[in-house]
Amino acid sequence: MSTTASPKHAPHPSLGLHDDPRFVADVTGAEGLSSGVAVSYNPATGDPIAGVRLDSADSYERTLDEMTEAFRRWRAVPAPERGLVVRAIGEELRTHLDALGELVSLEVGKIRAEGVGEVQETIDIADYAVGLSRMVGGATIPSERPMHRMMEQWLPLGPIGVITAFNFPNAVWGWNAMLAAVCGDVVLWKPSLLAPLTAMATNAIADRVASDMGHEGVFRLVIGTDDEVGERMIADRRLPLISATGSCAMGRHVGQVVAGRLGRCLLELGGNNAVIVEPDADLDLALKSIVFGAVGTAGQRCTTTRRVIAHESIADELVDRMAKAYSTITIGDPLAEGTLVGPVIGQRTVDAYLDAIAQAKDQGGTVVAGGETVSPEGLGGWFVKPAIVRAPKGNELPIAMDETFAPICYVFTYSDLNEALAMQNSVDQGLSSAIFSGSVRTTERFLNVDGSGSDCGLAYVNLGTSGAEIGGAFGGEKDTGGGREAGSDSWKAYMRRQTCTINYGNELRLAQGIRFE
Ligand code: UN1
Repeated sequence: MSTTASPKHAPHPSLGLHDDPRFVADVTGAEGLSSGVAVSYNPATGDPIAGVRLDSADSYERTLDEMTEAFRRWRAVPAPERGLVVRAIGEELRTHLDALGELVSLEVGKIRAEGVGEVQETIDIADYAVGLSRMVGGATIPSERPMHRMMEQWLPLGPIGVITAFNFPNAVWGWNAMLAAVCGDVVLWKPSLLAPLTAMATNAIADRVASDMGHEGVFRLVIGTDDEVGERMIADRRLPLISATGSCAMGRHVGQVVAGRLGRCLLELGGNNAVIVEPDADLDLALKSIVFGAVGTAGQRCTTTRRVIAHESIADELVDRMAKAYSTITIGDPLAEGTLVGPVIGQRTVDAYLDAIAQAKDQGGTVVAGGETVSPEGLGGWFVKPAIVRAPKGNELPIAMDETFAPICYVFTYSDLNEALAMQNSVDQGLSSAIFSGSVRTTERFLNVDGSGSDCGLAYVNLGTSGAEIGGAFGGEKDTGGGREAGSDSWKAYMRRQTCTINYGNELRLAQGIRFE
């Protein structure tokens, strides 16, 4: 592994962050959240980038009142016209693609290609939502009664709450906000306090475009602590849907509070994603996919490849080749050309990584690559070397059941596909899964229509676990929370369904043939 240095250090002026009244350029004295300012740090250097003034309970209440009004206006705008606003937001994001992508990299440490790729994902979902704005319709259903018509219509749901994690500080909002907007909802976004600047810049673009087109208040941002803002949001009956991304522990709490008020939740939580590699796999393809899936975004995607389940006949060769590939990876400044792995988000992640490595060793695992921190020259930030850990014989490695949000890939071996599938499905989470094989019999077992294959929301054949396109529904089962975002019919989560029955005859006919005379 080699390292690079010299990060660019400030958000691009074209993003207009300095004009935002919440922006705090000089963060001297802003120590801790009790100062009323959240400081955003560059994880590559450990230096502050800037601060953001926090919302209070009062400003939250004011925002919600205004949103209730904004919702009444927005829901009355025809859906295709709402689509035009989303189209203009997509266009504006295109003009800010590089600047915003670089801000993502600066603030959360993913490499430039991934930062820009993330904003592209928001542009993609905006395009998708524009199409949807002319398609969000319902079915007409045959009625059992003559001269009756039954149909479904889909109506705007209300102001919705979107809680996002640090690792996708732009796109996860995009998946939710672009769909919600064409569905006629207004969006309240609570971003992670680790990435408030990206949120501010992103929301400002959407809000400015919508306001210029005469639609103020569709996109709102509330930046605050979980205690002051998060808890209020999830308990707030004015928000009929809470869409939350984060850890399983966080999701369990959000789910319970929202269920307590009979609200709706869309949860996108942890993953513990595995790649199964069969003896007849194309190893070059498998290797490239595993390396991208395991070390991309420094192992901080919910879709990161955390486990490789390799057939015993190819496991040694695969691990050797993975270790060789890992040794050529450049770790360093995420904005520098050639870097493949940037920093992790902070010291807590470094600690979690080191702790997991120590536990893996205690449990008989062998560290084949990485396993320690690294200090790229000129950068004082939080860096770890992506690690490969081989499970001991018998595959007993309890630490691999946890999702440590860092670049650690555990490798297991198997002799029979059923064993591999059982291992793949043995974790609590059910987000993403993959198999590499040249045999359709094998891959169809992995995708078996009877449900005995992968138990995850995402299943890939000859592709890695991360990097979903927006056109499909994104999300997972079990402790991943069951929510679906982005493509397919995910839009339905943002609308309420109304079953309409119309009698256009002159007689009252009761269903089920009931006579009441
Ligand atoms: C996440 O890590 O929360 O499939 C989302 C992927 C990306 C989204 C990841 N399109 O890896």
